[in-house]
This record gives sequence, structure tokens and C-alpha cells, in this order.
Amino acid sequence: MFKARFSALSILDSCFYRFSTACSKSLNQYFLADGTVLVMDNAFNVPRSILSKIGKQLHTRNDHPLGIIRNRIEAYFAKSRFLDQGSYFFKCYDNLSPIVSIVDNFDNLCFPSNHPGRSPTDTYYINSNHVLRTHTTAHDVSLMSSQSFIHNGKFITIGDVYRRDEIDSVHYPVFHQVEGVCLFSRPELSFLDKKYEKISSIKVSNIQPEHINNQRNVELVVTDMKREIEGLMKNLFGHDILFEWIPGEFPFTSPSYELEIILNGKRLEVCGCGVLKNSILEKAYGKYHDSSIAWAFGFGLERLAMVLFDIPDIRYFWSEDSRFISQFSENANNNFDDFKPIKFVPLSKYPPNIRDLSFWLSGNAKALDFDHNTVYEIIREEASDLVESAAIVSI
Ligand code: FA5
Ligand code: MG
Repeated sequence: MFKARFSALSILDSCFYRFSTACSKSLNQYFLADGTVLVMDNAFNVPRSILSKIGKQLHTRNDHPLGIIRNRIEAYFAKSRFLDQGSYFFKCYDNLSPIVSIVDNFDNLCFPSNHPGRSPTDTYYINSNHVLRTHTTAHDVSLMSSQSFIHNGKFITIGDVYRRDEIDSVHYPVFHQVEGVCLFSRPELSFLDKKYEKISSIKVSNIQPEHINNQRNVELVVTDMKREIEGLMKNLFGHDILFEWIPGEFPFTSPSYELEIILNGKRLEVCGCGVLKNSILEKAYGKYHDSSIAWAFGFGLERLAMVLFDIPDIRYFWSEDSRFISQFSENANNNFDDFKPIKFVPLSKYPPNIRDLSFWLSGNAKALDFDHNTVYEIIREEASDLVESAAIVSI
């Protein structure tokens, strides 16, 4: 049995909900606002509600909480590194198309052919060869290998990403990520060696075979990555922020880590990161590339903004209600040195109007012969953002 909880965020609402299949495949072309024509095939599985979010570019709106936090992250990474090696900056890309090839999203990033992330139950397919990017990491190889992007292997990428996922206050099928990549040339590694001479570098496991003879380099790069990310956390949330590094696992990094921040005793995963696999650098730069090693990370912007502004539910970011956006406008113009985040105030003086709805799925549910993400999507498609959470109550 499934139980779905509905709560209107800004209006009192009482509707009767009908559940049916979500997505119409009657057209084989779809025109996006920017003029892109998507030619669909049988793999197409993107519902209307998701298509309507493409191109909204919330992260580029200076007055939107996602835009405010993105500006702060960009400012943090805009500082120069390796000053005595010549100044390098993290270049920022925020306007790359969210429609990417499966080569960019999966193959180039060493996802095995049977990885669950490739499944249409997890990923939105436009056609057999194109998906809505499931992470901003999808751009890493093409940005690194492209001649037309000049960034010295140090860049951040910000954009909307799409995943068929569960329904609760910290998951939404469209969210935003910021990716960071920092590639080290050999002179830069010597510079790191000096920089961290007095700091005992981190002991690492899961070192890639290609790095086994250069363990010190891996330790330096992981030390540098963790310091950058911790610096960002302190810059955003203040020096008292509590966090913990835990081991992670991604097909494209080794070693890999995740960062959890701890707030009021609760843990929230905000970031995945690690040392990019050497085979990925080879794809981008060729087998005999001179740049030896790179770190990379990916943050979920909504999760950071929820903590910074005390926003209790991820659905708010898509609110068109001016009472939501206008709350943050003062922060849009804040000087970053004396930034005091505005704390979110609920839009309505009325408490949420909550309805619980239970329903049964027919078929052999005991054998789990249904896909959970598909059920979540049908619920979302029919009930829109009124649905607050959905969970299996019994099987
Ligand atoms: C990734 O997406 C990796 N590409 C991150 C990475 C980049 C690792 C570079 C190594 C090197 P993950 O699936 O854990 O990892 O997602 C990263 C972050 O996105 C999470 O920590 C979380 O903050 C956020 N996130 C993930 N799923 C959702 C969701 N459905 N709704 C909102 N935020 C989400
Ligand atoms: Mg994760």
C-alpha cells in the first residue's frame, strides 16, 4: 500500500486526485522555448511537468535563493589560485544545455553498461541517445577536451539536472548542481607539495593503479579538494558549521567521498567528490597527457539553499508566488563579506492543509514487480507540487 501526503504550500486547497499514466507520447517532436527541436523515439519518457521546467534557469536569477547561493559559490571560486605560478581562475559555465548524449552522461564517465543510473526508471530519456543530464559531471570530459573552452582545467559548471527519484522534502525530480573540476599540471603539484609541506596530508585508500607510485600526489590533491570544499562550507554557513566526510562511491572517481552537514542533530548529504579516474583524463587529453591528476566535486544547490535560508521544503524553489521570491531580494544585493542570510517566513498564516491518501497497486506487489520511481512520477504528474511525500506503507 502506498500513502501519499498532500500539503499546499501557499494556498488552501482541496481537490480530488485521479491517478493514471503520466506521459503522453503522441508527438514525436517537442519544441523547447529556446528553439531546440527534440526528436523523440520509443525511449522517450519525460512527462509534461518535467519538460515545462527546462529552460527556467532559476540559478541565473539574481533574486532567487538558488541564484543568490550560486553567486556566492561563484565568487568563492573566482579567487585566483597558484599565484606564484601565474594566476589561474575557475571559469564558470552556467548555460550549457541540459540535454546531453548518453556518451557524455554515462559512457565517458565509466558507468558500467548495467549501472542502474542508466535505466529509464532512474533517468529521463529524450531518445535512445540523449538524456536530460542526471548530473553536471556530464560536461566534464567535453569541457576538458574542447578547444573552444579556455579554462586551464579549472572550472565550475552550474545547471539544472533531472532524475526520477523519491518524493520527500529534500528530493525533487529537477534540481540544480554545481560541479567543480581542478586539474593539476606537474608544476602545480610541486606547488601543492610546498603549500601543504607543514600540514600533514590526508591518508587515502582506493588509490587508482595509475597513481600507486605517486601516492603523495593523491594525498595532496585530496587534501586540497577537502580544504576547498570545507572553505566553501565555512564561507556559506560560518565557521561553526558541523560536517563529516564519509567514504563515497562514484564510477568516475577514486578515491571518492561524500560530505554530510549536521544541523540540529540531523545529517544532510550535500556533496559528492573525489579524484577523477585517469581513464577520464585520457579521454579528454589523450593517453600521454601531461596533466596528471584532477579533483572534482558536485553539490546539490537546493540542499545548500535550504540550510542557508531555512527553507523547509524543496518544492518552494519552483514557486511562482511573489511572496516567496520577494523575501530574499535584499540578499541579492548583499556584499558577500557581510552577508546575513534572510530566514524564510512561511507564506500563509494558516497551517498547511494536510490530506493523507492511501491506495493499492494491483498485481503481484509482493514480488515487487512494479517500479517505485514510476509510481512516484504518476503521483507527481497527477497531484503536481501539492504532494509532499509518498511512501510504501506495506507490501
Ligand atoms: C553526483 O551527482 C556526482 N556527479 C557528484 C560528483 C561530482 C562526485 C564530481 C564526484 C566528482 P550525487 O548523486 O550524490 O552525486 O548527487 C550530488 C548531490 O546532489 C547530493 O549530495 C545532493 O546534495 C544532491 N541531490 C541528489 N539527488 C537529489 C534530488 N533528487 N533532489 C535534490 N538534490 C539532490
Ligand atoms: Mg549521493
